[in-house]
Amino acid sequence: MIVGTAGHIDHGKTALVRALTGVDTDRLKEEKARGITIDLGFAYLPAPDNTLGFVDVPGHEKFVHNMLAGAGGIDFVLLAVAADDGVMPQTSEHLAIVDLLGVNRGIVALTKVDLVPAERRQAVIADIARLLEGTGLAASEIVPVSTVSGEGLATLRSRLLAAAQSAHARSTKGRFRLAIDRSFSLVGVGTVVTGTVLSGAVTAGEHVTISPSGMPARVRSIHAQNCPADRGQAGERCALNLAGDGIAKDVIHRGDMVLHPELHAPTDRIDATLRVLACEPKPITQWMPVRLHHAAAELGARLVLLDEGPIAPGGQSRIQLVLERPIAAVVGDRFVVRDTSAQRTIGGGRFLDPRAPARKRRTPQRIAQLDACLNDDCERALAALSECAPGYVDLNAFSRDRALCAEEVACFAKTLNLVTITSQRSVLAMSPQRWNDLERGLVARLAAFHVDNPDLPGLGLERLRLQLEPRLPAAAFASALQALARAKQIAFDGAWIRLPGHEMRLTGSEQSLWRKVEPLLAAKERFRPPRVRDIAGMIDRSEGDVRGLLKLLGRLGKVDEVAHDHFFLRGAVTEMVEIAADLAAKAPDGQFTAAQFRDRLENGRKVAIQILEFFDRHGVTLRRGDLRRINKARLGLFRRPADERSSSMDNGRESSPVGRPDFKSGRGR
Ligand SMILES: Nc1nc2c(ncn2[C@@H]2O[C@H](COP(=O)(O)OP(=O)(O)OP(=O)(O)O)[C@@H](O)[C@H]2O)c(=O)[nH]1
Ligand SMILES: [Mg+2]
Repeated sequence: MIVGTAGHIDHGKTALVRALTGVDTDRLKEEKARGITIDLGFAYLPAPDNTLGFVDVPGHEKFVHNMLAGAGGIDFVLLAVAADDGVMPQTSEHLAIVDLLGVNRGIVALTKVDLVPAERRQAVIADIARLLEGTGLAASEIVPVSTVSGEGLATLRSRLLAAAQSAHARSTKGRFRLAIDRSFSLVGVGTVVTGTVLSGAVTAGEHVTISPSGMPARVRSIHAQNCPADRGQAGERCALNLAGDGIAKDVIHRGDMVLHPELHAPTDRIDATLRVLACEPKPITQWMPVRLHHAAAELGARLVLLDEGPIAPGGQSRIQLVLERPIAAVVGDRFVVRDTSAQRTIGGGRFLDPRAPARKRRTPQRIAQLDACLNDDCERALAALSECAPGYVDLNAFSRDRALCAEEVACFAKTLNLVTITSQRSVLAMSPQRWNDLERGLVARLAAFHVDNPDLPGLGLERLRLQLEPRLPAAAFASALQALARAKQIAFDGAWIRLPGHEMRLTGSEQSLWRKVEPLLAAKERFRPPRVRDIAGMIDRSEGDVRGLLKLLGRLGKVDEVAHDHFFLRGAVTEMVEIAADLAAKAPDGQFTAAQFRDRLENGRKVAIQILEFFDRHGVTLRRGDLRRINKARLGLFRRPADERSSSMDNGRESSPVGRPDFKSGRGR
């Protein structure tokens, strides 16, 4: 458990930490000289099964930013209020800050009780109780103490140890994040960073990323809660010895994060909730500049109001934070905003979405997404988001932006019965309802297209994609189509997508024309059929009619245009491929000449060469000089008419890219 001190200057915070741990955390020369705390101090109190870490903060109004850097990762607050002074400005401000940060466990130390009579104690205790009202710390115990007389110290220590025992260990399930509050270099060790582990765990030897800079590093060794350890985890203060190209104390700063590499995705635009403190003098207006404090980071930002009108003091609303530089942030992180001259705390809240849009940030669709993100529970947030625009959730982004492991999010998707579409780029999840709508829409679209275009094989992927809702990214759409082809809902015809039952049909007049043309291409003349112009003359039709018909039959896979205006029946082409294959098989080196081919076809030289060049173009034969070989991989190319071909994408794939509850082979990822 990490305990953070809080309270007005000189109210005895550092003295308390020293009395509890034996460590004087005021180490700086200037701190000693002035008798005040300036920067964060750290100390530890070993306890049976949960070492207590203390973060001692300064109370001076000039150093509230340092207090904020320390308060970012605490579980429990130790609020010091001096019995002689009573409640003072930074008593209230620190309390407001820890409340905004969501810290709702704590204890109040009424310090320096040796200096005041009993009635004064009671009066200050009553003031404190009033101050706590309405905060997450209301009803916290108030313990009178004195580091001079020793009164109350044993009680305070036992209360803290009890709190540590009952503390819910922070979940270590998520991905590793550590908020850096110090970076220094130790002789013989190298670069060391310290901070609180916000989520997950890290082990020695692991690779991590410094964010937002993106520098990769390796964790050489770890100290957790002040002791050498193999592993550091959520809720512990850790010192990491980092190694890597360019890693040095000067390139890593307070406010940076050490992350599991998959989490590195800095953002400078975040949608959030904002609660404005009641003591704020004026309402919050559009584009107001503020200082943003998040974990140990501090930077400039502007506030964009997402709901109606200015936000009144004491009010709460949705906002967008536009940052002066990117930071590492995840959904649910708490933040505080202060005024630009760093004199007062304005308010704070919770990040809802670190991928906030710069435009269309107030549309009903966007507001619905933000409402979904209000769910603290990630599984419920996922369920709600899957019902929002754009109609699917990118699970990789979802887990990254919540510091969750992909496996955990895959489990949520499974529990929620979501349909997942896996492509090389992403894993998308959709509600079963949306998936059914998409599937139905797709089939209906193809059916309508076939009715309007009976002579076309089908629709192209991109055209189909752009006509459907939700509009999936291209790679995901291709994966979804593969799954639908496997389920025999659709079929691929080369580059075209069609319904499995669709056959291009000839109209009545086309059929009667074909009945006249087909015999001319068949039988004995099949290896040297008449050309378009000859056919037109033979049956007294225009060349255009004959050419149009044969082109259409080409799309149907019934004929092949071997040379310009020279169409062969598909069966004849199949036979000619077999003849070429036979010639090659009988030749000792697998090669044959055009003359050998011509002799087998009993054909003219010119036509034989045109046929072989047609095979060359389609890769059925491979030509070198006067000789040709057969390309076995292409032998099947002219074997069957197109409408008997099954989806080529079905072959050789083991698992479905789309996982859904009723797909037997469906897998979450
Ligand atoms: N009489 C008396 N003096 C105390 C007690 N606790 C602290 N002091 C004195 O109060 C002064 C301030 O104590 P610190 O512990 O430095 O106060 P702090 O809250 O850490 O101050 P900042 O960190 O600067 O905000 C010191 O001179 C202490 O010796 C106490 O219980 N009784
Ligand atoms: Mg101090």
